[in-house]
Amino acid sequence: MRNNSCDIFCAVVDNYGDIGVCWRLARQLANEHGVSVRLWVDDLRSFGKLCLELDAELDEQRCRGVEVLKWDADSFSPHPQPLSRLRARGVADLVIEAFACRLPQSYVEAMAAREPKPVWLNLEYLSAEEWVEGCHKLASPHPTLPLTKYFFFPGFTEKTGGLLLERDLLERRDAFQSDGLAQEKYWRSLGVPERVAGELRVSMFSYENEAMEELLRVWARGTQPVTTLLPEGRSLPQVAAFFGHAAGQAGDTWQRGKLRVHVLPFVEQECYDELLWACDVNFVRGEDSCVRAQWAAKPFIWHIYPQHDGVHLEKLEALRVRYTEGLQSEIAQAVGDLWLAWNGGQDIALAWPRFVTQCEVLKAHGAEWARRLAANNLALNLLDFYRQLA
Ligand code: TRH
Repeated sequence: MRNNSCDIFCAVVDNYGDIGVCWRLARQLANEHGVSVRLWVDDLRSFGKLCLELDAELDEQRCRGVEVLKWDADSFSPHPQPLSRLRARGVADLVIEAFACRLPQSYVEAMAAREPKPVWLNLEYLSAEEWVEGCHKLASPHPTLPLTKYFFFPGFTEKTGGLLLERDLLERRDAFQSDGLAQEKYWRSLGVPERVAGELRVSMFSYENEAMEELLRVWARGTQPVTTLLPEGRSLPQVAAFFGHAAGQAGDTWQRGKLRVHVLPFVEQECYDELLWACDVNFVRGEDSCVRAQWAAKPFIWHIYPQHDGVHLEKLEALRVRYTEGLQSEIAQAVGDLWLAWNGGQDIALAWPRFVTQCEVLKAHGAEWARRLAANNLALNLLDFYRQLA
C-alpha cells in the first residue's frame, strides 16, 4: 500500500489503551509499509505520555513518520469541530475508526462523495472469545449513504485479524534476552542493584487492585527476594500505602522483608518492552500491555479492564483457555487461579506460590506461544483486506 493514505481516528476513553493501539498501528503502517498516515486524536495529553516528542499544544504536527492531528470526538462539544481541517485535507484511501469512536458526520458525507470510495474499517477491541471469528470482516452498510463499514477484529486465531507486531520485535527481544551485558546496563540505567541469588524481578502495571496488599504481604514475608518494578500510575498509591507512605514518585525505593519496590517513571511506548523482556514475571493490564507481555515470552498475569456487567471475566477466561492449551493441567490451573485471584476472585496467597514454581515451564511455553501468534500479523492482515476491498 506504499504511497496510499490512511486516516486513523482515535477517541481516548480513559487510560492509554486506545491511543496505545492506534499509535502503534499508525507507526507501523507509516514506517514499515510506506503508508501516508494521519492520526486524529482527541486527547493529546494522554498521547504525550506515550511519546515525549509530541507537543500537546499543537493541533497539527509530524511525529515519528506520522502526521498527528487534533480532533474533537465529542459531537456535542461546544468547541468548534476542526472540520474545516478535515475537509481541507480530503478523505484518505483507508479510513480506520478505532473502537467505534464515531466519525464526524461531515467526514462520513465526504467519504460517500469521494470516488473511488475509501475503504472504511472499524478496528475493534481485542478478545480471545470464539464469537470474534464470526464477526471479523463483517460488512455493515450505511443506512442512508452509499458506504460500507467493515469490522476488523484483532485476535488469537487465524480467522481473526491477529495482533500488532513490529517487523523486528522478536529479533530485538531475542538479542536483548541473550545479552547479559545489555541487561545489566538496562538495570543500571534504572538504578536497580545487581541481582542477588534466587531473586525474582517482577514488573507491575495494573489498575487499583483489591488483591494488591495481600500479594505485597506474601512477597514481603516469603523466602525469595522479590524486586518489583512499578511504573508510576494507578497502582502507585496502593503500593505506597503498603509501605506507610501517603504517595510516591519515580525514583522512590521501598523495602519490607524480602520485597523491594522501585518506582519507575512511565516511559515512552517504545521503551516499555525492555522492562517486560528483562523481568522474570510481568503483571500487565488492559489490551496493549497484555499483548506486549505475550511477545516478551515471560510468565504474565493479566489485570483485565473491568466492566460493570462482569463480561470482562468471560474475556479473561477465553484468553486463559487459549494461552494454557497444551500445558499440564496442574500448571494451567495455577495460571488460571492466579489470574482469577488478581481479578477479584480466589485467594492470592494460595495462588501465587503455585504459579511462581512453574515459571521455568511457563517461560518455555511463552516462547512457543509467541512464536505461534507471530504468524498472524495485524498490520499485514489489515493491508491485505484493504487491497481486497479497494
Ligand atoms: O491503559 P490501559 O488500561 O488501557 C485500557 C485498555 O486498552 C482497555 O482495553 C480499554 O478499554 C481502556 O484502556 C479504555 O492498558 P493498555 O491497553 O495496556 O495500554 C497501556 C499503554 O501504555 C500500552 O500501549 C503500553 C503503554 N505504556 C508505556 O508506554 N509506558 C509505560 O511505562 C507503561 C507502563 C505502559
